Amino acid sequence: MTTLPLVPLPAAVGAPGGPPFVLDADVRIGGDAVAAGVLRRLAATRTGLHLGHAEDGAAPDAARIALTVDGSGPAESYRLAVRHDGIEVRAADAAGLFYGIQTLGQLVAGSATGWTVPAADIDDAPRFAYRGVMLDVARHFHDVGTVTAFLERAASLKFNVLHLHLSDDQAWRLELRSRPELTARTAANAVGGDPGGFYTQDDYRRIIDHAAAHHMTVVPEFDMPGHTHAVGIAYPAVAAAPALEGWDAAGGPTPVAGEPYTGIGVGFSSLRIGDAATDAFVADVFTELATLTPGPYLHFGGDEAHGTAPADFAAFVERTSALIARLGKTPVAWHEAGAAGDLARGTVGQYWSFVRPAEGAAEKTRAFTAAGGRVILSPADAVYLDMKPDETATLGLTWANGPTSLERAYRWEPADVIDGLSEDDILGVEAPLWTETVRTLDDIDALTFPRIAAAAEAAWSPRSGAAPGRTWDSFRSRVGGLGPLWTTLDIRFPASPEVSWT
Ligand code: TNX
Repeated sequence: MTTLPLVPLPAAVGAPGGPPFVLDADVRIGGDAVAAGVLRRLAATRTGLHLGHAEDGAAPDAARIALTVDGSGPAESYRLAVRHDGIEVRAADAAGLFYGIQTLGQLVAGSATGWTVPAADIDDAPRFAYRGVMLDVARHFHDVGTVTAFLERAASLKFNVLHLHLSDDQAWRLELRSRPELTARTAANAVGGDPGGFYTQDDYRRIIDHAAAHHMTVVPEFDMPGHTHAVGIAYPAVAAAPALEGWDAAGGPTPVAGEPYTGIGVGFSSLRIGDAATDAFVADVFTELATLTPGPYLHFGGDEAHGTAPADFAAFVERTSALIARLGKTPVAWHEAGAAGDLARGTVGQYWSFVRPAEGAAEKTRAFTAAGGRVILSPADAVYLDMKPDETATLGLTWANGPTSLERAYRWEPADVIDGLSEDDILGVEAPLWTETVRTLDDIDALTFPRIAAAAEAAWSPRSGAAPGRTWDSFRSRVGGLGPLWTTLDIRFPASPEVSWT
C-alpha cells in the first residue's frame, strides 16, 4: 500500500481492496465550497476534467466526492476514504481539508481507459506544526509570480510556512514607509550585477494572501546585525565599516562602504551597535514589519555576524529579541544568536549546522529551549536546497558537505540531530533555498525538486520505523510516481537518477 505515490507519507495508509473510484465528467463535489474549488482546479489541471459542484443545499453525501470539516482530530489532520462509489474527506479544520485534497490529487492515476483513484483509507496528521521552506529574495530578486509559484509547490507537499529572506548585503527587498531609502537606494542591486527589484507593500500583501489561501504563514526576515552592507548604502549612520581582515571574498569583489556589493562572500558587514541611530533604525523596521505581517513570527537573522564584536552581538540579540516580543510577535533567529545575550522568552532558534552538529552549534541551539523557545531544524547538509544535487549540476553551492544527494536529503531524523532536545522542543523543519546562483523559476525547480519532497517527509511524516513505508526505498518509488502530477503542474523537475520514475 505504501507504494501509492504519496509524499509526504501519511501517518496511516490502509488498503481496503476492491475496485477503484472512476473519475469522470459526471463526478460531483459536495461540501465545503472553498475546498471544492481547490479540488476542482487541481482535478482540471491534472486530468482536464471540469467537475461539477453538488447543488446548493444538497446533502454532502449525495455527492460522489464529499469534503467536510468536522472538527475532530488533531490540527491539520484529515481522513480520506476512497471506494468505487464515492470519496470522502473529513478534516479537523480547513488546513486538514486542503491537505486531504493534496493527497487525493496524488492518488489520481491515468490509464488508457480514463482516470481512477485506488480504494484507500488514509488517516493523516502532521508530526510537526512548523513545516517551512525559505526563499532568499535578497541575493537575487524573485517577483510575486515566482514567489506564488514556489509557495504553491510547497503547499502541495503540505508545507505551511514560507520564510522570506528579505534583506542581505546585496539589497533590501521590502518597501518601508519609515525607511524609504532602503529600497530606493539598494533594491536595483543583486549578485553578479543581475537585475534587482523589491516588493511594494501591496506586493507583500498579495504574497501573504496567496500564502494564506494555501494555508501557509509568511515568516519575514530582516537579517541583522551582519548581512547589512545594503543598509549602510541607504543609511550610512547605522552601519559599521566593512570588516575585511581575514575575510573570504569567495573569489569575488571586495566590498566598499556605500557601494553595491555584488559578490557572494559573507560575514563582513555589521550594524553600528550601541548607537541611538541604530536602535531607532531597528525599531522602525521591525515595528513596520509587525504591522504589515499577520503571522506570529518575525525573523531577525543573527547569522554569520563575524563583523560584529561578541559583546555588541550579545547586546543586539538581547535588544532585538525583546523589541520583537514587545511588538507582540515571536522572534526567530539563526542559531548563533543562542550563544549571545539573554534571549526574549520564547524566541525560536533556527539551526543550520549539519546533521552532526559542528562545534558549538548544538549548545547555541539548546540556549533557545533554555529560554522557553523551540527550534526549527534546517541541517544544511540535508535540507539546504541550494546545495548542488550532484557534481555535474551547474547551479548551486557545495560548502555543506555538498553535493547533497536525494538520499542524503532523505536519510536524517530530526529528533537525532541535537542531543537533549525533546520532540516537543522541535517546532519543525525548514528547507531554505539561498539564491546566490538562482535567478529564475526554472532554476528554483532545478534545485528544489525532488529534494523538497524529502524535507516534506521529515517535516510531516512519522519518524523512520514508526510507519510502514517510511524508508528510503519506498520514498524513491513514491516520488517516482509523482512525476506525471508534477509535469501537469508545470514543475520543471530534473529526472534525478536516484528516483524510480514511472
Ligand atoms: C549560509 S545559512 C548563509 C547564507 C548563505 C548560505 C548559502 C545561513 C544562516 N547563512 O548567508 O546564503 O550559507 O548556502
